[in-house]
Amino acid sequence: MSPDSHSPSLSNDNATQLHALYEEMRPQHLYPLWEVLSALVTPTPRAPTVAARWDYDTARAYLLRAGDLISAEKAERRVLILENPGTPGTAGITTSLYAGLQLILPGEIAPCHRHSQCALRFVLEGGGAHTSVDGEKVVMNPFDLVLTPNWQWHDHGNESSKPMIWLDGLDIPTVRHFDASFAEQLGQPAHPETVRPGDSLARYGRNMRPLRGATADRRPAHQPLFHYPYLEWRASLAALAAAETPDPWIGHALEFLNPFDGEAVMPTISAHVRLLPRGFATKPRRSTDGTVFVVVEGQGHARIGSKDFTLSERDVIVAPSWDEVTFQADRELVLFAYSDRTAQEKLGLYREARG
Ligand code: GTQ
Repeated sequence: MSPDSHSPSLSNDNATQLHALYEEMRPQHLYPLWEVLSALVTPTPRAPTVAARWDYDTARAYLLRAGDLISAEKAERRVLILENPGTPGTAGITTSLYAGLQLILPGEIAPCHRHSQCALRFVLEGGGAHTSVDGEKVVMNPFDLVLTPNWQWHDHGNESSKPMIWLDGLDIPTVRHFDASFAEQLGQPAHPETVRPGDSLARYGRNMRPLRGATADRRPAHQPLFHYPYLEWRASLAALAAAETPDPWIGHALEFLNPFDGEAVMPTISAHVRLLPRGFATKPRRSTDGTVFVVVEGQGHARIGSKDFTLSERDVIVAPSWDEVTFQADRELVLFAYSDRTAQEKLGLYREARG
């Protein structure tokens, strides 16, 4: 720990003796709190991460080059990490969450594994490839949200004729924070298919569930649904936008839910979509959940803290905790977003401020 500038003022004599004390204690791994208290317990959040933007076309070109050089099978997951420039070496895009761009080429399989980390996939390009979750394939299309909740077997395959690219959002830094990571390989490329594609969406995706006692539940009870198709969420967002005026700080917004408890999609990750009508500008807002945004449709600008970003389709931007955020829609702007909000709410930490 390095001393901060708010340490108590001391007479020269005391200061000399105190510093001698610090030197003596240091080998015992003992440090004076009073030198660092105000840096540890800050009046407002001080995220080490910074606001940043990743241009999709630039990242895509590098990812396709990687695709020429290493197979999905060899890489296990062929992904470019979107690492926050403020926290090099962490693989985090926020302090608690990770983002990566994953490529699966036609005919490839990213082999089956499972891990403690929760993952979401937000599809950016291609169509017809699949993620298999505990043996159930979900066919992925642009802007679909697909979950792989923790400890569920998953592999990815591409039986289509086009490259498939999606954004991975995982809670890797959160799991690392708790030192709670486990992972294992199935030992075969793909999990045996246990049920027809779309089975969970049919059972749990329409505000229904199998009648208890009549049908055995195949999915874990607390995590029944893992596919939120673009066609469905986009239609809901359009209906919402047609029905009411947008929230001045957020625009029109719908959160993805876990139908089991009506809470966030996974224990550590919340996800939502927003629509900002053409010409609409949000008022400044800050929140403690550093947030990753993906531009789904439209064009506009974001101001995050003191930085301005131009937004084009499929770009990714990140807003650190407590940075003031405003969006301006030059054309109707649709955004996908994920953050650790649900984890912070469970811990009693979440706050937001509307300016
Ligand atoms: O697809 O399972 O971007 O395990 C990082 C770790 C993707 C995955 C990532 C993973 C995966």
